[in-house]
Amino acid sequence: MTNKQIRVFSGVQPSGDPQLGNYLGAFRGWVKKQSEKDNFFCVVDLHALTVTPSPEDLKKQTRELAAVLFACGLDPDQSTLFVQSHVSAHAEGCWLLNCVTPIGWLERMTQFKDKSEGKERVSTGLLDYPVLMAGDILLYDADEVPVGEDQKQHVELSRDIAERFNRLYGETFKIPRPVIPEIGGRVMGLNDPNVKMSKSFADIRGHAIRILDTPEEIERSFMRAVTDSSNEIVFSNSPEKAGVNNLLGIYKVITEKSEEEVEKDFASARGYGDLKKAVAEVVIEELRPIKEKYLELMKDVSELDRLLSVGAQQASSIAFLKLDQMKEKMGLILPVSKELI
Ligand code: ATP
Ligand code: LTN
Repeated sequence: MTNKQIRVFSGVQPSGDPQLGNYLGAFRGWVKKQSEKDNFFCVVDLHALTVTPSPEDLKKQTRELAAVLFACGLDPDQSTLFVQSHVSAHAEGCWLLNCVTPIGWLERMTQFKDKSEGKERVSTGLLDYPVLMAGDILLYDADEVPVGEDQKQHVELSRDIAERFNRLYGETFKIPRPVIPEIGGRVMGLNDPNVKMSKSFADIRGHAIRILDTPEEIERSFMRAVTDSSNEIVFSNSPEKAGVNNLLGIYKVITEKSEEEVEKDFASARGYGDLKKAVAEVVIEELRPIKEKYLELMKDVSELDRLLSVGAQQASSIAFLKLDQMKEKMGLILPVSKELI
Protein backbone atom coordinates (compact mmCIF):
# COMPACT_ATOMS: atom_id res chain seq x y z
CA MET A 1 0.00 0.00 0.00
CA THR A 2 1.46 3.40 -0.91
CA ASN A 3 0.89 6.10 1.65
CA LYS A 4 -1.52 7.93 -0.67
CA GLN A 5 -3.82 4.98 -0.10
CA ILE A 6 -3.82 5.70 3.60
CA ARG A 7 -6.89 7.77 4.25
CA VAL A 8 -6.83 10.36 6.99
CA PHE A 9 -9.90 11.99 8.54
CA SER A 10 -10.03 14.62 11.25
CA GLY A 11 -12.29 17.38 12.45
CA VAL A 12 -12.38 20.55 14.47
CA GLN A 13 -15.31 22.39 16.00
CA PRO A 14 -16.07 26.03 15.14
CA SER A 15 -16.77 26.57 18.83
CA GLY A 16 -14.60 29.62 19.46
CA ASP A 17 -11.29 31.16 18.52
CA PRO A 18 -8.80 28.45 17.46
CA GLN A 19 -5.92 28.25 19.92
CA LEU A 20 -2.32 27.11 20.13
CA GLY A 21 -3.30 23.61 21.39
CA ASN A 22 -5.41 23.06 18.24
CA TYR A 23 -2.47 24.15 16.16
CA LEU A 24 0.27 22.12 17.87
CA GLY A 25 -1.90 19.09 18.68
CA ALA A 26 -3.71 18.90 15.35
CA PHE A 27 -3.43 21.43 12.48
CA ARG A 28 0.38 21.54 12.26
CA GLY A 29 0.62 17.75 11.95
CA TRP A 30 -2.23 17.62 9.39
CA VAL A 31 -0.41 20.09 7.17
CA LYS A 32 3.02 18.47 7.54
CA LYS A 33 1.76 15.05 6.49
CA GLN A 34 -0.76 16.12 3.84
CA SER A 35 1.40 15.35 0.79
CA GLU A 36 1.89 11.75 1.94
CA LYS A 37 -1.74 10.71 2.43
CA ASP A 38 -5.33 10.97 1.20
CA ASN A 39 -6.75 13.60 3.53
CA PHE A 40 -10.22 14.73 4.62
CA PHE A 41 -10.55 17.53 7.14
CA CYS A 42 -13.86 18.79 8.40
CA VAL A 43 -15.14 21.87 10.20
CA VAL A 44 -17.66 20.08 12.40
CA ASP A 45 -20.40 22.66 12.77
CA LEU A 46 -23.02 20.07 13.80
CA HIS A 47 -20.81 19.11 16.74
CA ALA A 48 -20.51 22.78 17.70
CA LEU A 49 -24.32 22.97 18.04
CA THR A 50 -23.99 20.84 21.18
CA VAL A 51 -22.75 23.92 23.02
CA THR A 52 -25.57 26.12 21.57
CA PRO A 53 -23.62 29.04 20.13
CA SER A 54 -25.60 32.02 18.84
CA PRO A 55 -26.46 31.55 15.13
CA GLU A 56 -24.38 34.63 14.21
CA ASP A 57 -21.34 33.37 16.12
CA LEU A 58 -21.59 29.92 14.58
CA LYS A 59 -21.68 31.32 11.03
CA LYS A 60 -18.75 33.62 11.69
CA GLN A 61 -16.66 31.00 13.48
CA THR A 62 -17.24 28.40 10.77
CA ARG A 63 -15.81 30.63 8.03
CA GLU A 64 -13.02 31.91 10.25
CA LEU A 65 -11.94 28.41 11.21
CA ALA A 66 -11.91 27.27 7.59
CA ALA A 67 -9.77 30.30 6.71
CA VAL A 68 -7.39 29.56 9.61
CA LEU A 69 -6.98 25.99 8.36
CA PHE A 70 -6.13 27.12 4.83
CA ALA A 71 -3.84 29.76 6.34
CA CYS A 72 -2.03 27.07 8.35
CA GLY A 73 -1.16 25.50 5.01
CA LEU A 74 -3.95 23.05 4.14
CA ASP A 75 -3.72 22.85 0.38
CA PRO A 76 -6.96 22.19 -1.56
CA ASP A 77 -4.91 20.21 -4.10
CA GLN A 78 -3.67 17.85 -1.40
CA SER A 79 -6.48 17.82 1.14
CA THR A 80 -10.26 18.00 1.08
CA LEU A 81 -11.55 20.59 3.54
CA PHE A 82 -15.31 20.86 4.00
CA VAL A 83 -18.07 21.87 6.40
CA GLN A 84 -19.82 18.93 8.07
CA SER A 85 -23.41 20.19 7.58
CA HIS A 86 -22.77 20.57 3.81
CA VAL A 87 -22.68 16.77 3.55
CA SER A 88 -25.96 15.56 5.02
CA ALA A 89 -24.71 11.95 5.01
CA HIS A 90 -23.03 12.79 8.34
CA ALA A 91 -26.30 13.48 10.14
CA GLU A 92 -28.02 10.50 8.51
CA GLY A 93 -25.10 8.19 9.26
CA CYS A 94 -25.25 9.28 12.87
CA TRP A 95 -28.87 8.14 13.14
CA LEU A 96 -28.05 4.72 11.70
CA LEU A 97 -25.12 4.31 14.09
CA ASN A 98 -27.25 5.50 17.04
CA CYS A 99 -29.32 2.40 16.53
CA VAL A 100 -26.35 0.09 17.17
CA THR A 101 -24.71 2.07 20.00
CA PRO A 102 -25.58 1.22 23.61
CA ILE A 103 -26.26 4.34 25.73
CA GLY A 104 -23.88 3.05 28.42
CA TRP A 105 -20.94 3.47 26.00
CA LEU A 106 -21.77 7.17 25.68
CA GLU A 107 -22.38 7.80 29.37
CA ARG A 108 -18.85 6.55 30.07
CA MET A 109 -17.12 9.16 27.86
CA THR A 110 -14.95 11.48 29.95
CA GLN A 111 -15.68 14.49 27.71
CA PHE A 112 -19.42 13.98 28.27
CA LYS A 113 -18.88 13.70 32.03
CA ASP A 114 -16.71 16.85 32.08
CA LYS A 115 -19.04 18.92 29.88
CA SER A 116 -22.22 17.84 31.69
CA GLU A 117 -20.83 18.10 35.22
CA GLY A 118 -22.83 20.41 37.44
CA LYS A 119 -25.36 21.17 34.66
CA GLU A 120 -29.00 20.79 35.54
CA ARG A 121 -29.90 19.92 31.94
CA VAL A 122 -27.79 18.65 29.04
CA SER A 123 -28.90 18.09 25.47
CA THR A 124 -29.23 14.71 23.81
CA GLY A 125 -26.73 16.07 21.27
CA LEU A 126 -24.00 16.34 23.90
CA LEU A 127 -24.44 12.67 24.81
CA ASP A 128 -24.65 11.65 21.16
CA TYR A 129 -21.60 13.71 20.14
CA PRO A 130 -19.24 10.69 19.83
CA VAL A 131 -21.67 8.82 17.56
CA LEU A 132 -21.75 11.77 15.13
CA MET A 133 -17.96 11.72 15.30
CA ALA A 134 -17.88 7.96 14.62
CA GLY A 135 -20.06 8.59 11.56
CA ASP A 136 -17.64 11.29 10.33
CA ILE A 137 -14.76 8.85 10.42
CA LEU A 138 -16.50 5.65 9.28
CA LEU A 139 -18.24 7.18 6.25
CA TYR A 140 -14.79 7.68 4.71
CA ASP A 141 -13.24 4.34 5.69
CA ALA A 142 -10.48 6.37 7.31
CA ASP A 143 -7.35 4.48 8.32
CA GLU A 144 -5.92 7.20 10.53
CA VAL A 145 -7.48 9.85 12.73
CA PRO A 146 -4.90 12.43 13.83
CA VAL A 147 -6.15 14.11 17.01
CA GLY A 148 -4.89 15.51 20.30
CA GLU A 149 -4.75 13.22 23.33
CA ASP A 150 -8.20 14.38 24.56
CA GLN A 151 -9.95 12.79 21.56
CA LYS A 152 -8.35 9.34 21.84
CA GLN A 153 -11.27 7.90 23.79
CA HIS A 154 -13.74 9.06 21.12
CA VAL A 155 -11.72 7.46 18.32
CA GLU A 156 -11.58 4.24 20.32
CA LEU A 157 -15.36 4.38 20.67
CA SER A 158 -15.61 4.78 16.86
CA ARG A 159 -13.66 1.53 16.56
CA ASP A 160 -16.07 -0.21 18.95
CA ILE A 161 -19.09 1.07 17.02
CA ALA A 162 -17.56 -0.04 13.69
CA GLU A 163 -16.81 -3.50 15.07
CA ARG A 164 -20.32 -3.86 16.44
CA PHE A 165 -21.88 -2.79 13.13
CA ASN A 166 -19.63 -5.21 11.21
CA ARG A 167 -20.61 -8.03 13.58
CA LEU A 168 -24.35 -7.30 13.30
CA TYR A 169 -24.59 -6.59 9.57
CA GLY A 170 -21.42 -7.99 7.98
CA GLU A 171 -18.14 -6.35 7.00
CA THR A 172 -18.89 -2.69 6.22
CA PHE A 173 -16.36 -0.41 7.91
CA LYS A 174 -12.62 -0.18 8.19
CA ILE A 175 -11.43 0.02 11.78
CA PRO A 176 -9.73 3.44 12.20
CA ARG A 177 -6.79 4.13 14.48
CA PRO A 178 -6.07 7.28 16.47
CA VAL A 179 -2.75 9.00 15.72
CA ILE A 180 -1.61 11.23 18.59
CA PRO A 181 1.44 13.49 18.15
CA GLU A 182 4.25 12.42 20.47
CA ILE A 183 4.70 16.00 21.53
CA GLY A 184 2.11 18.74 21.31
CA GLY A 185 -0.69 16.25 21.93
CA ARG A 186 -1.64 18.07 25.11
CA VAL A 187 -0.96 21.78 25.45
CA MET A 188 -2.11 23.04 28.85
CA GLY A 189 -3.79 26.30 29.85
CA LEU A 190 -1.35 29.10 30.69
CA ASN A 191 -3.45 30.21 33.67
CA ASP A 192 -3.79 26.64 34.96
CA PRO A 193 -1.36 24.01 33.68
CA ASN A 194 -3.59 21.21 35.00
CA VAL A 195 -6.34 22.03 32.51
CA LYS A 196 -6.10 21.44 28.74
CA MET A 197 -5.89 24.64 26.68
CA SER A 198 -9.28 24.92 25.03
CA LYS A 199 -11.04 27.32 22.69
CA SER A 200 -14.16 27.30 24.86
CA PHE A 201 -12.08 28.95 27.59
CA ALA A 202 -10.21 31.27 25.18
CA ASP A 203 -12.09 34.25 26.63
CA ILE A 204 -10.74 33.64 30.12
CA ARG A 205 -7.88 36.08 30.69
CA GLY A 206 -4.51 34.42 30.32
CA HIS A 207 -5.83 30.91 29.52
CA ALA A 208 -5.05 30.48 25.84
CA ILE A 209 -2.94 31.78 23.01
CA ARG A 210 -5.31 32.35 20.10
CA ILE A 211 -3.84 31.65 16.67
CA LEU A 212 -4.96 35.12 15.56
CA ASP A 213 -3.74 37.02 18.65
CA THR A 214 -1.47 40.02 18.06
CA PRO A 215 2.23 39.67 19.02
CA GLU A 216 1.55 41.95 22.01
CA GLU A 217 -1.33 39.75 23.22
CA ILE A 218 0.82 36.64 22.82
CA GLU A 219 3.68 38.13 24.79
CA ARG A 220 1.36 39.40 27.51
CA SER A 221 -0.30 35.97 27.93
CA PHE A 222 3.03 34.18 28.18
CA MET A 223 4.44 36.69 30.66
CA ARG A 224 1.40 36.02 32.86
CA ALA A 225 1.70 32.21 32.63
CA VAL A 226 1.56 30.30 35.91
CA THR A 227 4.90 28.67 36.83
CA ASP A 228 6.26 27.77 40.30
CA SER A 229 8.37 29.26 43.03
CA SER A 230 11.71 27.67 42.08
CA ASN A 231 13.75 28.81 39.09
CA GLU A 232 14.79 25.51 37.52
CA ILE A 233 14.19 25.38 33.77
CA VAL A 234 14.08 21.62 33.15
CA PHE A 235 11.57 19.12 31.79
CA SER A 236 9.86 17.37 34.68
CA ASN A 237 6.78 15.26 35.38
CA SER A 238 6.31 16.60 38.85
CA PRO A 239 2.93 18.32 39.32
CA GLU A 240 4.52 21.50 40.74
CA LYS A 241 6.51 21.99 37.55
CA ALA A 242 3.53 21.50 35.20
CA GLY A 243 3.61 25.17 34.13
CA VAL A 244 7.31 25.21 33.22
CA ASN A 245 6.98 21.83 31.56
CA ASN A 246 4.16 23.17 29.41
CA LEU A 247 6.21 26.21 28.32
CA LEU A 248 9.23 24.02 27.51
CA GLY A 249 6.98 21.60 25.63
CA ILE A 250 5.58 24.40 23.44
CA TYR A 251 9.12 25.66 22.73
CA LYS A 252 10.30 22.12 21.92
CA VAL A 253 7.54 21.35 19.40
CA ILE A 254 8.00 24.61 17.54
CA THR A 255 11.80 24.61 17.44
CA GLU A 256 11.87 20.83 16.80
CA LYS A 257 14.80 20.52 19.23
CA SER A 258 15.51 17.62 21.60
CA GLU A 259 14.90 17.99 25.36
CA GLU A 260 18.65 18.26 25.97
CA GLU A 261 19.00 21.02 23.36
CA VAL A 262 16.05 22.91 24.83
CA GLU A 263 17.42 22.70 28.37
CA LYS A 264 20.79 23.87 27.05
CA ASP A 265 19.11 26.92 25.45
CA PHE A 266 17.97 27.94 28.93
CA ALA A 267 21.03 26.88 30.93
CA SER A 268 22.14 30.48 31.38
CA ALA A 269 18.66 32.03 31.65
CA ARG A 270 18.19 34.35 34.60
CA GLY A 271 14.78 33.04 35.52
CA TYR A 272 11.31 32.26 34.24
CA GLY A 273 11.03 35.74 32.69
CA ASP A 274 13.68 34.77 30.12
CA LEU A 275 11.94 31.46 29.44
CA LYS A 276 8.57 33.14 28.92
CA LYS A 277 10.07 35.75 26.57
CA ALA A 278 11.80 33.09 24.48
CA VAL A 279 8.68 30.95 24.20
CA ALA A 280 6.60 34.00 23.27
CA GLU A 281 9.12 34.87 20.56
CA VAL A 282 9.07 31.47 18.84
CA VAL A 283 5.27 31.33 19.02
CA ILE A 284 4.92 34.86 17.57
CA GLU A 285 7.22 33.96 14.65
CA GLU A 286 5.40 30.66 14.04
CA LEU A 287 1.97 32.31 13.96
CA ARG A 288 2.91 35.49 12.06
CA PRO A 289 2.63 34.09 8.49
CA ILE A 290 -0.57 32.26 9.39
CA LYS A 291 -2.24 35.46 10.49
CA GLU A 292 -1.07 37.27 7.34
CA LYS A 293 -2.46 34.54 5.09
CA TYR A 294 -5.70 34.47 7.12
CA LEU A 295 -6.27 38.20 6.63
CA GLU A 296 -5.66 37.78 2.91
CA LEU A 297 -8.20 34.94 2.66
CA MET A 298 -10.86 36.81 4.62
CA LYS A 299 -10.73 39.66 2.08
CA ASP A 300 -12.65 37.47 -0.37
CA VAL A 301 -15.17 35.35 1.49
CA SER A 302 -16.83 34.24 -1.76
CA GLU A 303 -13.60 32.49 -2.81
CA LEU A 304 -13.47 30.81 0.60
CA ASP A 305 -17.08 29.66 0.20
CA ARG A 306 -16.25 28.34 -3.27
CA LEU A 307 -13.33 26.29 -1.94
CA LEU A 308 -15.60 24.84 0.76
CA SER A 309 -18.24 23.89 -1.83
CA VAL A 310 -15.64 22.04 -3.87
CA GLY A 311 -14.55 20.27 -0.68
CA ALA A 312 -18.14 19.29 0.10
CA GLN A 313 -18.59 17.85 -3.40
CA GLN A 314 -15.45 15.75 -3.08
CA ALA A 315 -16.49 14.52 0.36
CA SER A 316 -20.07 13.76 -0.80
CA SER A 317 -18.86 11.50 -3.58
CA ILE A 318 -17.44 9.15 -0.95
CA ALA A 319 -19.77 9.63 2.01
CA PHE A 320 -23.06 8.95 0.21
CA LEU A 321 -21.78 5.68 -1.28
CA LYS A 322 -20.93 4.42 2.20
CA LEU A 323 -24.25 5.69 3.55
CA ASP A 324 -26.14 3.68 0.90
CA GLN A 325 -24.10 0.61 1.81
CA MET A 326 -25.04 1.05 5.48
CA LYS A 327 -28.72 1.46 4.60
CA GLU A 328 -28.78 -1.65 2.44
CA LYS A 329 -27.07 -3.74 5.08
CA MET A 330 -29.56 -2.58 7.69
CA GLY A 331 -32.55 -3.45 5.51
CA LEU A 332 -33.62 0.01 4.32
CA ILE A 333 -34.70 -0.02 0.70
CA LEU A 334 -33.06 2.58 -1.51
CA PRO A 335 -35.17 4.75 -3.84
CA VAL A 336 -35.11 3.51 -7.44
CA SER A 337 -34.20 6.89 -8.81
CA LYS A 338 -32.94 9.69 -6.65
CA GLU A 339 -33.95 12.24 -9.31
CA LEU A 340 -37.64 11.56 -8.56
CA ILE A 341 -37.38 12.55 -4.89
P1 ATP B 1 -13.58 23.01 22.66
O1 ATP B 1 -13.10 23.95 23.72
O2 ATP B 1 -14.73 23.57 21.87
O3 ATP B 1 -13.78 21.61 23.14
P2 ATP B 1 -10.96 22.54 21.69
O4 ATP B 1 -10.10 23.75 21.69
O5 ATP B 1 -10.76 21.55 22.79
O6 ATP B 1 -12.45 22.98 21.59
P3 ATP B 1 -11.55 20.82 19.40
O7 ATP B 1 -12.27 21.45 18.29
O8 ATP B 1 -12.34 19.99 20.34
O9 ATP B 1 -10.73 21.88 20.28
O10 ATP B 1 -10.32 19.99 18.84
C1 ATP B 1 -9.68 20.15 17.57
C2 ATP B 1 -8.38 19.38 17.61
O11 ATP B 1 -7.44 20.05 18.44
C3 ATP B 1 -8.52 17.97 18.19
O12 ATP B 1 -7.69 17.08 17.47
C4 ATP B 1 -8.04 18.12 19.60
O13 ATP B 1 -7.54 16.91 20.13
C5 ATP B 1 -6.92 19.15 19.42
N1 ATP B 1 -6.69 19.90 20.65
C6 ATP B 1 -7.56 20.71 21.27
N2 ATP B 1 -7.01 21.26 22.36
C7 ATP B 1 -5.75 20.78 22.44
C8 ATP B 1 -4.68 20.97 23.36
N3 ATP B 1 -4.80 21.76 24.38
N4 ATP B 1 -3.52 20.30 23.12
C9 ATP B 1 -3.38 19.50 22.05
N5 ATP B 1 -4.36 19.26 21.15
C10 ATP B 1 -5.54 19.89 21.34
N1 LTN C 1 -14.61 15.74 18.59
C1 LTN C 1 -13.48 16.27 17.90
C2 LTN C 1 -13.85 16.92 16.60
C3 LTN C 1 -14.25 15.89 15.61
C4 LTN C 1 -13.41 14.93 15.01
C5 LTN C 1 -14.24 14.17 14.14
C6 LTN C 1 -12.06 14.62 15.14
C7 LTN C 1 -15.52 15.70 15.12
N2 LTN C 1 -15.52 14.67 14.24
C8 LTN C 1 -13.74 13.11 13.42
C9 LTN C 1 -11.56 13.55 14.41
C10 LTN C 1 -12.41 12.81 13.54
C11 LTN C 1 -12.78 17.27 18.77
O1 LTN C 1 -11.68 17.57 18.51
N3 LTN C 1 -13.38 17.79 19.75
